[in-house]
Amino acid sequence: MDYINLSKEISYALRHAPWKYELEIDEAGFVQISQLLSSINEEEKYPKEIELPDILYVMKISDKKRLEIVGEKIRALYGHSIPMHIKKEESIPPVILYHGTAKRFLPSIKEKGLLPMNRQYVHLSTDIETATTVGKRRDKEPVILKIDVKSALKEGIKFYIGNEKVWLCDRIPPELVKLN
Ligand code: HQG
Repeated sequence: MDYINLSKEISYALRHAPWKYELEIDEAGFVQISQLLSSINEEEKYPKEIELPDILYVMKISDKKRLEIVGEKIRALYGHSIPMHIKKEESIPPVILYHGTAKRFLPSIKEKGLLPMNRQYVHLSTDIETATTVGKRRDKEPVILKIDVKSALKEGIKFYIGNEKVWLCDRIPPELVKLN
């Protein structure tokens, strides 16, 4: 059983394509687990029927906390790109947040700041290690950018919780983005 593929498919469905899976998604990003399961099982692409314990196993072995289950529902905690805006809980993050990215994006980031690009929010990390992992997806030697959260809060920028290591915001203007 390919649990990595199942994990990717669940994230894809919840973050990017709930309509392809005929999922009703609420404003916090939750869908009924039963809906998700029946839709995934319709494809018959896995060697067995996918059940709740398979999803729980995917969550358990995952390197990142991407999913959350509350009662009968499941959601992706971050990463959404769907047109419907997913509301996240606003909160006060640690005083410094990091963003790992590719060197080639720096000129544009210096000019325009950090933008959500294809997602709904800019994703920030609480520690350099996490930011490095994020940046390595796009560059073997990523750059780590640092955001002074106090200054950002003074500018009226709001931060939202993704998970313990991932924070979200709408954008960070260039003057608040520093090289680490
Ligand atoms: C860059 C993964 C040019 C930004 C990760 C990033 C994360 C700009 C890319 C989560 C820019 C967007 C999100 C600007 C930002 N000009 N480039 N003005 N502003 N960028 O994937 O933060 O494994 O949408 O630096 O671990 O890389 O999927 O965002 O390089 O937590 O669970 O545009 O996705 O998690 O890329 O990653 P992304 P991200 P999962």
